[in-house]
Amino acid sequence: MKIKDAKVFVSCPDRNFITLKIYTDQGIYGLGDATLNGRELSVASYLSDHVIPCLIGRDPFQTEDIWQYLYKGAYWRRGPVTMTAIAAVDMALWDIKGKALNTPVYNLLGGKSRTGVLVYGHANGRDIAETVDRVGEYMGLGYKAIRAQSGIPGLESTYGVAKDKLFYEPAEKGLPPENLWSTEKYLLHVPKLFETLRVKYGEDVHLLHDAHHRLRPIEAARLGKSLEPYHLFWLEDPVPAELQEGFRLIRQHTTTPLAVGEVFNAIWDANLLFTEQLVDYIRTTVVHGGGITHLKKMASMAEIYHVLTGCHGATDLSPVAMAAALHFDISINNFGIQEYMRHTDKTDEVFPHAYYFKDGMLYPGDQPGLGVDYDEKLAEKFPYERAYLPVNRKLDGTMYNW
Ligand code: EZ4
Ligand code: CO
Repeated sequence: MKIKDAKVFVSCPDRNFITLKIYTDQGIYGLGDATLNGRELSVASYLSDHVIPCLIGRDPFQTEDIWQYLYKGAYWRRGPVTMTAIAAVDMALWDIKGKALNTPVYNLLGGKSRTGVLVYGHANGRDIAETVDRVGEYMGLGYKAIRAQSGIPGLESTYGVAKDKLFYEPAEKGLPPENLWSTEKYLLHVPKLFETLRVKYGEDVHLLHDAHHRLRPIEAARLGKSLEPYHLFWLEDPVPAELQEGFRLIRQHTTTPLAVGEVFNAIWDANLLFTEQLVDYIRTTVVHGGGITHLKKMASMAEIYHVLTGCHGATDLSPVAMAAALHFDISINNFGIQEYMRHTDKTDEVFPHAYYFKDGMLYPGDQPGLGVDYDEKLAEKFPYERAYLPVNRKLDGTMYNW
C-alpha cells in the first residue's frame, strides 16, 4: 500500500478545527487532528507546504519510520506546531493501519486493558453555589469524576468559568480578550469551594481542579496543602512547567496529587518530572504530543516512575483526537483518567464517531481504525474564523499567565 495524496481541511463547526486526510492507492484513507487552538493556520501550512510533499509514495504502515523521518528530518525539533503536525500524520496512519487490518486501533496497541475509559467533566459557575449545583448536575448525568472551577469574588472573570452550561469554550472570535487576575483572592477562595462540595456530596465522587499555570511554586504548595482535607483526584497545572525543577518545592509540601502537561509536546518536557517522581499524572495528549507513536513512549517512561496518564481532552481537540486518545487510554496499563469536554452537536455532526459516553465512562467503539469520519460537504458550510484564547494580567496591569 502507498500514500497517494493528503489534504488539509479547515473548518469551524462552532470552533476551528484542522483535519488531515491521508489517501492511499487502495482506496483506504485515514484522519488526523491538527488543531492548535489560536494558532491553527500555522499547522495547516506546516502540513500542506512542508510535510505532505514528503509523504507521497510512502508505505502508510511504517508509522515508526515516518515519525522519525518527520521529527529528525525537520532538523528543527519539537515545539507545538511541529509536534501537532507530526501527530496528525501519525493518527491518520494508525487509522489507515486499523482499517486495512480490519480492526480497531486499540488492538494494534496491545488490546483492551480495561472495559472502558474513566472520564471527568467540567463543572463551573460564577460563584460557589452555582458550581456546587453544576457538580450535582454532572453527577446526575452519571459522571464519577468532575472538575470544579468557580468565579472568584472581586474578579470579573476567571479561567474555567463558562457562559454556556455544558460547552465550555475559552477561545473567542476577534482579538484576544483580556482577563484580570489576583493570586491572593484565588488562594483564599478555592479551599472554600472544595469544602462546600465535600460537605454536600461526600467522598465518593472524584473532584479535580485546574490552577491553569497561575501560581508560583510556594503558592502552589500552599494551595495543595489547604486542599488536602478534601482529597482531590488531582490539582492540575499548579505552575507553568517550563521549569521542571519548580515541582520539587511543591512536592515537598503537599500530598495533593499533581497533574501537568497539556501544553507539553515531547517526552523531554517531562523527563525530570518522571525521574524524580514530581507529578502523579501526565496530561499530554495525542494531538499536541507527536501522535500515538510518541505518546506510547511517554506513557511507558511514566509507567516506570509510577506516573499515570490523564490526557487533555478539551473541545479544542477534535473528535479525531478524542478517538485516538480513547484507543490509547484503553490499551495502556498506566491509564489514570481522560478529560472529556462535550463537543457541540454541530461539531459532532461534522465528525461522526463510534465512541460514546455511558455511566461516567467513554468507550471507543469497535469500528476498524479510529472510528471517526469527517463530513467534508457539511464542514464547507462553516468556514474558518480567527479566534484567540484570552490573555491575563495582574490587577496592576502586569502581563501574566492565562
Ligand atoms: O485551557 O484546551 O484542562 N483543560 C484546559 C483547557 C485549556 C484549553 C486551551 O486551548 O486547561 O481548557
Ligand atoms: Co488544563
